[in-house]
Amino acid sequence: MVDQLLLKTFEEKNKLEIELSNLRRHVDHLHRDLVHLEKLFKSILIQSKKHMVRLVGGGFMSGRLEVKIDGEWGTVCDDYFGTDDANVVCKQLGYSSGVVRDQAYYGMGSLKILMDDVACLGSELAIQNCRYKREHDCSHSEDVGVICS
Ligand SMILES: [Ca+2]
Ligand SMILES: [Ca+2]
Repeated sequence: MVDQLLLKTFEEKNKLEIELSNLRRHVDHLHRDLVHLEKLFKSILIQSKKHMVRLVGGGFMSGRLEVKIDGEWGTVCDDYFGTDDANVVCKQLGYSSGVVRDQAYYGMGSLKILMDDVACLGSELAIQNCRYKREHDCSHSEDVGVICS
């Protein structure tokens, strides 16, 4: 009687261990899928951010900075615009770093001035994520330009 009970317990234990190992494998698969999805999501995010800035009127990797906010393109004022801000723009475009050109170096834009007093920390994935003012005290003679490298 006791032997039978022991055997049954033993069988139950084996069954549970098999279930547990199946479950572990399942979780491993889920984890791998999650990592994959995370990577995919990140690359989509980076791609979409890339299309929210452009450099106009310069060369291939330089020009007047134009940004998209709420579906609208516009220019950026040069007030307080520094290397950290240029770096964020260039990284957003897939380059490694940037240099600022102020006072409409690449010509005056004609779109709405959408950003003033931009203050990026440098770690933002997009300039739209940086601190800035929507209300500006600028004119297009202050349109900022960026040279990426
Ligand atoms: Ca200025
Ligand atoms: Ca200002």
